[in-house]
Amino acid sequence: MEKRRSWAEPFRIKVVEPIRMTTAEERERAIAEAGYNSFLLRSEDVYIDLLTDSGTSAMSDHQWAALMVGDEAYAGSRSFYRLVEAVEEVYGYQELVPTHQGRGAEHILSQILIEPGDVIPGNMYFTTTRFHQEYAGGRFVDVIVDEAHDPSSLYPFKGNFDLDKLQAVIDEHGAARIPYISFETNVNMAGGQPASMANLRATYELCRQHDILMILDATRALENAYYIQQREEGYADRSIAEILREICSYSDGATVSSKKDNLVNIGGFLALRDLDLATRARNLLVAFEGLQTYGGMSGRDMEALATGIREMVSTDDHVRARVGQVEYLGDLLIEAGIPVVRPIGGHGVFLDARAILPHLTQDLFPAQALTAALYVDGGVRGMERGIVSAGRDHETGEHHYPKLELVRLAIPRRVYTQAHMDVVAESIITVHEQRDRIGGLRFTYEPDELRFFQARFEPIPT
Ligand code: PM9
Repeated sequence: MEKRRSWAEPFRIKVVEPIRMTTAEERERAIAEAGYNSFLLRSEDVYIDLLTDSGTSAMSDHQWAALMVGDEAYAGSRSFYRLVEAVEEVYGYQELVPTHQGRGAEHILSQILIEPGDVIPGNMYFTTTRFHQEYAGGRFVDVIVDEAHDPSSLYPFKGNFDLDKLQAVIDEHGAARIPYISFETNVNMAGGQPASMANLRATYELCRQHDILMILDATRALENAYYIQQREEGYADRSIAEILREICSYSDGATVSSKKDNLVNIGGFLALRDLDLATRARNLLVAFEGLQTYGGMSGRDMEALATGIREMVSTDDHVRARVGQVEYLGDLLIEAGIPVVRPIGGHGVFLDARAILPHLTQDLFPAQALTAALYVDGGVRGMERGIVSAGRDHETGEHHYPKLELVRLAIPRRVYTQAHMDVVAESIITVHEQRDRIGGLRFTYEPDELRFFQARFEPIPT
């Protein structure tokens, strides 16, 4: 039998940031003060912060060095042109529209393409993406495969578009009412689940037949590329860099939040192939974000971003270690019998709150309550990804009731160690053993839009 050989992260640690463990009493007080919303906690009250993998990555020594050579010229910054080159080299898009982060790109894209009454098919909603589509007068329609809504389905490409559903939307509304389809790579709300290259290619072909643009949300395309390499026939010997470029080749453009794959703390971009569209985007950019050669970023941000984009594909070991760490935590939980979304996704482990707390109906916000209980147990901060995140239907005023009622534990890149993952798993196992004690919540404050960010709750007295 071949001897087992472990792998480890392809880096060593040069700088550390101390973190503090609090007492259970302190955490009980902190979560009550935060209205039982993990977004409203102070980070100094958090021990292991798995709220998000967005903007929380550790930069490399090369990225820190890049900050010093950032060109802060208002117009025509050298750092912008470095970023243009990096995006073209790694993603293959020629027209770059820099923004302060992903939602800035979504805003500009939605404003230039969507007319009131338009329909935008996508593979499961993302909060900010859908907000901007609706804000521009459009309506999002979910055409992801059914398997994506089933946490226990082991289908390897749960991020795929269901092409029959897409065809039905085209037949019902007509291609002229569909300005673009929004194809998210490694679908966040489904649990970090990838699409296959075959599905990307087929969706792009269908779009071309109907003259509909295909725009990627390429925020986590790197992790999607990794799964294609691991799971799809014909890709095992292709590099992550090659696979990523092929993914992007099946699109007319992309929005990217650089706070994820790209290894920076702030930044993003809209990338396009068509110069006319890019010109329209730039005309709005100067009103909402900043000049066309910086968008919402400083010169040093763009310099660190250009370096991060190249770094993420410089060796396949980077993404292997990143996804490997997420899988390590996921496997510990699966072994302990904790209900989680399977297969384990690329950027985090998603607890199935519906299965863990069957005594709470969805309108008692089980995932929100479980997130709060986890924080109180061990100081681990996760995020609700269920009914609170889904918001309300603007026409009926009713909650959207998503099938997935999840707590997300997103792992920042290059930040935590295997020991941190062990501590997180132990805390989740403890909370799971005491799950009967977790009660429901109700709103004390509910914002109209993107309510999960700022909503406040209180426990329902039993
Ligand atoms: N994602 C996340 O934690 C941060 C904000 S929502 C809590 O997962 C996708 C797929 C994302 C995403 C942000 C954005 C928006 C677009 N698409 O946060 O504006 O996961 O940079 O990007 C978050 P920005």
